[in-house]
Amino acid sequence: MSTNGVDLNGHGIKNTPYLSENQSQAFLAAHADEAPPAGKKLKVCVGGGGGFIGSYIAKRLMAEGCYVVAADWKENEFMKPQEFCHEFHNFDLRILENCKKVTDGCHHVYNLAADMGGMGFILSNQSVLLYNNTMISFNMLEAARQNGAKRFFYSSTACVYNEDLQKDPENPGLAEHMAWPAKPQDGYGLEKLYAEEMALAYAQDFPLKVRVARYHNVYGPRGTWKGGREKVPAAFCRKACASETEFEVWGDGKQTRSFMFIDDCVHGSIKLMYSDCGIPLNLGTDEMIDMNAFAKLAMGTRGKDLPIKNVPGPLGVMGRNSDNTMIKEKLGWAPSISIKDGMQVTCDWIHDQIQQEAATASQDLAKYGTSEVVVQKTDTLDALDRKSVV
Ligand code: GKE
Repeated sequence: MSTNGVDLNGHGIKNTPYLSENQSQAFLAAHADEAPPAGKKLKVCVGGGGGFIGSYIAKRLMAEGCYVVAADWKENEFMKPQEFCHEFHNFDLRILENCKKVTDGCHHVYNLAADMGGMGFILSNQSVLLYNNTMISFNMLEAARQNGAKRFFYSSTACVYNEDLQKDPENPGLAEHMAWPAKPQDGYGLEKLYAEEMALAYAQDFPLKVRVARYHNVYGPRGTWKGGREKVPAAFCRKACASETEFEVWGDGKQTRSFMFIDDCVHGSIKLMYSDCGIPLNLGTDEMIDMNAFAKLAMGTRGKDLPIKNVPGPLGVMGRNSDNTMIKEKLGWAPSISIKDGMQVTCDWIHDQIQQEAATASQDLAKYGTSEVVVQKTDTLDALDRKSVV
């Protein structure tokens, strides 16, 4: 691993010169008042550090010289803790005491922890995820304040935007002010919007700098790709590998989205954290595509061009795109990895996962040609009094 012009995440995507940029060292050089004492590393906590985006951010911060404490109620499926952090705590972050332990002595706190997934999870699990995410958001923020953290990063979502503005597939782009008046499409987005406001109120009332990113559908290798929580990029990669006669797409396929590759997400998140921008920013590409075209693109990565079969499924909004005017103005930057490049890398990785599975157990490949909807269970709520959730 190197920070000298080498692709730290090993994805090999070309035209990403920023991968050589050590943002942490540049930040410390410019913010002596926020730097730890000489000889000490900047200590950061990544809540949700066992998850997809959290583990990548933790890994990147560690490579840039920070001391990284990661905390999550589950371990990372694809990396050993020592690959992305100095300490890993298998803690339930709905509990304030746990949040206080993992943020103890931390200069910066990133909260990436959330009970989440794609449309096959969010719409059918609203009660449980509202409870879990509210508890995590409140307690991570309060723990950061009690422990005197200087900066707090909150990972919000494009799901905060008013659903009335997302009925037309030809979405011209959602600018930050369009979250208000509030009418998110689901409870997941509403919780995120409220948690944004709470973090911003803390920034006003206490000496805690708050940075908020509204992620637009982040994807890449090591993301969830099966089981029902996966978002459409991973689902389409899996189907592209498994489908042989037709390719299933939920809905009529005219729904549109924009997608952000994980490397862009990591770079943009750290860039925002280290910036002076105290208002929520979109973090997503503005390369909008409809789901039928996206299915074709995914199939193309495996050299396939099957007929599309539109089937019933949870749809979410009809049109969503990121307006990147504000991030360009505030950070002089916006995500840029093309959906074609990002999907090639992601589909190659999912293909490898399927191959590895097949090598160790008998596999029903046909089941990977279809997507599941996750039925709500109360196991995480029932586990609240226990030390950790499995
Ligand atoms: N997951 C999935 N799986 N979606 C499919 C599938 C499939 O097999 N086939 C078609 N779709 C369609 C969905 O019906 C939806 O219209 C679109 O793809 C995108 O689905 P998604 O990736 O699951 O989730 P969304 O973009 O609607 O929402 C996600 O947005 C993010 C922020 O932009 C959320 O689930 C959050 O995870 C996240 O905040």
